[in-house]
Amino acid sequence: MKVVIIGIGLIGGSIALDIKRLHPNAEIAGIDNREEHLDRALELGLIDCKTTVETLNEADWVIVSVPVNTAVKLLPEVLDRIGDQTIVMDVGSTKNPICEAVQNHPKRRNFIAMHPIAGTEFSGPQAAVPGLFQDKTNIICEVEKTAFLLQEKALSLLVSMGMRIRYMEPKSHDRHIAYVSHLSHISAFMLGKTVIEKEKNERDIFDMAGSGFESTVRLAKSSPAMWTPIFQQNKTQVVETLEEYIANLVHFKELLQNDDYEAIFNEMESVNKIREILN
Ligand code: TYR
Repeated sequence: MKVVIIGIGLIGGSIALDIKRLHPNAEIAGIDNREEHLDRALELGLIDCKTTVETLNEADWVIVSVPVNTAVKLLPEVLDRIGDQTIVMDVGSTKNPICEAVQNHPKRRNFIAMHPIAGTEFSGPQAAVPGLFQDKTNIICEVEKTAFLLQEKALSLLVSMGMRIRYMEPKSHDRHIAYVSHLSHISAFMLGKTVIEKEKNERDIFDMAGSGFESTVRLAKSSPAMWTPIFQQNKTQVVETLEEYIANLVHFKELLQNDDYEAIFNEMESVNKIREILN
């Protein structure tokens, strides 16, 4: 089993660890535009060797786990180079631009567009986590466009990593994910900004962060190189979610200015049902 992982960061590295655990004889080769990531991945045992795109025709599996702006450019070239039975999977956080980038490619049937909803706020090969995908949702888009036999092989690998598969249309994925993921990241970044700008004393922030701040602001540690292209590709949906969020913030501020504590209580109580949704 020959696997090539393009982009050996948190997700690429975690996939590598799972494949190694499940298929000890697999040969995992890495490609990354950052030489130091490849060296680190070798040191950590995530990959067995470095390779180049010229070897993609020999691969059984190609995992593309690069920032989404790079993915749209790279995927057609990857598909140009692979063999007839190679399975190519991407893991990008947006799906519509990626599906569009490959829609007319003659090797479209070798490709699986997916989004494993797993990760942490950290990035790079050192952030790879074994078993990261256990019980995590993986959204697959346009599965009918992948050759049936390759679908079956891919699903069996993904399920063996513990993933729970869901199917969704790319546009619908991008709309839902704007709410449950992209907005959370923006809200963490801007919460962090608000606090950092006011609380100039880092020691104060550190000492008092035990409250809710630390967990609420966690995502503000995320990589700008990963997130800028996500926001760019999902701009329309993200702007819409931001407008709704900003309206809610303004509404809350007005209730407070008007001393309407009953309404504030009710607002919070109605959102408490998140306890049942996420427990
Ligand atoms: N970084 C997120 C977290 O730490 C997880 C995540 C982010 C998962 C983006 C998927 C994704 O597309 O919770």
